[in-house]
Amino acid sequence: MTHALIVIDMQNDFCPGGALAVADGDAIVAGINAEMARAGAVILTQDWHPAGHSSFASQHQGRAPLETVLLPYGAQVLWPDHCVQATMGAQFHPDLNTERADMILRKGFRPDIDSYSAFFENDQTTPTGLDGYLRTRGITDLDFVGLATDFCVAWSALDAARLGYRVRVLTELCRGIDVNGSMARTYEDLRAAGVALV
Ligand code: VGL
Ligand code: ZN
Repeated sequence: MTHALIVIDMQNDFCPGGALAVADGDAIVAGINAEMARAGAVILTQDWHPAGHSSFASQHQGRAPLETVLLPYGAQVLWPDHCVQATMGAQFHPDLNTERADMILRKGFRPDIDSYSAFFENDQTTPTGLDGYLRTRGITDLDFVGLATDFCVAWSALDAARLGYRVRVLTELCRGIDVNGSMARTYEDLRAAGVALV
């Protein structure tokens, strides 16, 4: 088995009613379940922040969500408090078939650094360990689905392409946030990196 489906951050806080809701984020759950049923290996990621995480606007005086600040590792978009460890918002969408997952990868757990990508934290050097996991299983081909297209899905797919995997993003099984034209830029960046948009 050389193929894996990677399901990014299908959590309550990214679905309607959640702290960082992506429009129609829940509309892709049934399709993702169907895709998981067909897939070889299945990996779920789970955004998993300690309370008071440095990516939360609430931790930056006078700053609002969606503003950008400069942190020691570079530019960081600020978010509402979301996916706080062990809260309902951090749980997977209740209809997601999590039983199908071979592995659940948590990310964003270090207080001082965010982690959009499933491979590297936002300093783009601290590894999550996923690359080693996939390589040791002999997996070479990756399909990405989930939330949000223009942040965690895109950063994960771009890192995967850079690491040498054959990468596809199943766009109909993703939904985006779209901050300042980020969706259009994301599609350009993915295409330029050789990622197939399916
Ligand atoms: C995400 C912003 C902050 C995502 C996670 O899953 O795309 N976006 N944390
Ligand atoms: Zn987050």
